Amino acid sequence: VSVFLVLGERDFPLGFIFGAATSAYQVEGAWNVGGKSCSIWDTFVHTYPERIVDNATGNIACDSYNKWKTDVELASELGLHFYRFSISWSRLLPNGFPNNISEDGKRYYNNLIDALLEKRIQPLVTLYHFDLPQSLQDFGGWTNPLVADWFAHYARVAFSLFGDRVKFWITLNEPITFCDIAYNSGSQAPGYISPGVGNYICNKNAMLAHAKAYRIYDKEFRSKYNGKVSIANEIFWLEADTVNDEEAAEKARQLMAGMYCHPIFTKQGGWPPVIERIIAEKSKENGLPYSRLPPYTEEEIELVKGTFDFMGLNFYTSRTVRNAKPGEEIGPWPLIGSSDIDVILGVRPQWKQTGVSWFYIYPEAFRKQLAWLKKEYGDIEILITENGCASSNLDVDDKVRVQYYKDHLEQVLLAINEDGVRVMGYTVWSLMDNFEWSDGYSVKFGMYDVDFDSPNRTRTPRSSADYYASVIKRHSLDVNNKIIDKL
Ligand code: GBH
Repeated sequence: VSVFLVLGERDFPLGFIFGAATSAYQVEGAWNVGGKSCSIWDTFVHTYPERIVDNATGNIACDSYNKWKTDVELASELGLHFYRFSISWSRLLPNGFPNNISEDGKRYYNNLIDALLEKRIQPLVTLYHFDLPQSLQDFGGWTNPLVADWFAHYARVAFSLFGDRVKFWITLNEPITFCDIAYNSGSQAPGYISPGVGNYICNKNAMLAHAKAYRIYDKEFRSKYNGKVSIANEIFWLEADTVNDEEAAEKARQLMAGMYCHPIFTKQGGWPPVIERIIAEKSKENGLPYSRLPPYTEEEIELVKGTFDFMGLNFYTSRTVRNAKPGEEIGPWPLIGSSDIDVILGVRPQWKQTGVSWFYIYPEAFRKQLAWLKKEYGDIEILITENGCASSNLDVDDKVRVQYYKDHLEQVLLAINEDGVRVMGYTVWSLMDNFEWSDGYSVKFGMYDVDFDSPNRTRTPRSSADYYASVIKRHSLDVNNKIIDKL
């Protein structure tokens, strides 16, 4: 018997994988349990409660430290091919260094990984999702060049403990968030503000940390475990406000995407040349005898270049870019603009806001972003490591979120079918509501509602869970689904 499979326009390619994501600090809780030490987010929320909506903390969060079996059940109900979660560095290595591996941490992540595999769900593990051990912050954290080695040693421990079962690794989640947003605005841990200096030091050290971890996997683990390793970058789609802002928009794309992609994904490696030149000029204007952007040595360029097996992309939203007016005050990058490249970010009135300050909906941007990445970095495989929709309400029938998934998955299909972008899979942020950083619990991203007033942290599926499960089951956007009928 021969079976002919005819793929329709709304079907996903064979082998395309679907998952959902969370991160350790946002869901685990148990911040001081089992020998875990403080991370910079523990310190941040305890030191500056006023910087978090409702003075919220991740002390308990979704209590996934205790409720991991339930989480695996949810993932299984959805039919996920993979579950993306992160390891808490300070849970696994309480002093930050590899000479003291926590038995409790080992047990927790082993249990989670084994339970997922038992349900035939692949674990996709992020090594770092914003929660540096405080003990390393005390030495300067991401601004100390030694952080690249600290991270590499931690990565080696994780690869050796879990690499027999984990085949997909993300080294760093969104260094733009923990470098640029953190050091330019102070709204993320560690809360130290050093615009135009700290962010660039962090950026470079993050690239080296990623690269060293990748090289360790390559040398010591790849031949026996045969997994894939990359980084997850967050990129807002940036488009010119008017036709006169094309050049500004391209510079801004190089500042947003290029600073975290060019060193890794291009043949030349190193910083995006246009940004390197501009910051050198600006630094001269500041009276500095060197650039605020730390240069790469030839050796470092070689170390970082090519350290990927695919590209991880977190995609949510878009901004317009325009040239700043002479003398115009410019707020921090990437929230308001950049005084280094003299641009201001904005939004278009037709992009619907989600009720969350930074989040505007523009689905077509997803395809444009994917096409730009292909043009810029070549024909590499891309895994969407996060995409999802924020709401500030508790709507169990979350029509806006269902519409967001549908509209964005349509753009993914167009990118694949029309533009030939090699998208290998898609990840929803998030499996469930969780601690949304400075927005505390006021912003929801979950397919499952979590009742943060109940000690049980009861999880309840929203319509989006139902919709996503049917997309996965049919491997297609052609779903007969009562939710879609209602849209
Ligand atoms: C990702 O961040 C993160 O990986 C994930 O942990 C997070 O929960 C999810 O997406 C949703 O945000 O209030 O003006 O300071 C996306 C990037 C960085 C977007 C922080 C919101 C705060 C903007 N996020 N940013 S502001």
